Amino acid sequence: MAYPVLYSFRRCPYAMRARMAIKISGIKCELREVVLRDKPAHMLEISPKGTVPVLLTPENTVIDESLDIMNWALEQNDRYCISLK
Ligand SMILES: N[C@@H](CCC(=O)N[C@@H](CS)C(=O)NCC(=O)O)C(=O)O
Repeated sequence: MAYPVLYSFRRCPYAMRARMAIKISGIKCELREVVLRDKPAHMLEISPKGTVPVLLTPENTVIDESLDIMNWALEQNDRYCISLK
């Protein structure tokens, strides 16, 4: 089974909130920690603007805004009823 891939940076607040929403939603995810001064080619290929977080879903959809990643995660499993919408 393919998991979503999250490009992230540990100390980035935007990446933190995306990781928190994914965790709260109970979604298993492949976490790829990024060094901002040496971004992976694949990340830049799917999101040329070059910011983290970037999520690649199993359906090959790219979500590269943290708020959109949070909404995506909570739409799938909002078990604590904390939807942002
Ligand atoms: N609006 C974006 C902002 C993301 C953002 O600015 N992330 C910073 C790290 S905290 C980044 O990736 N900067 C690119 C860089 O430093 O090269 C979001 O909410 O996802």
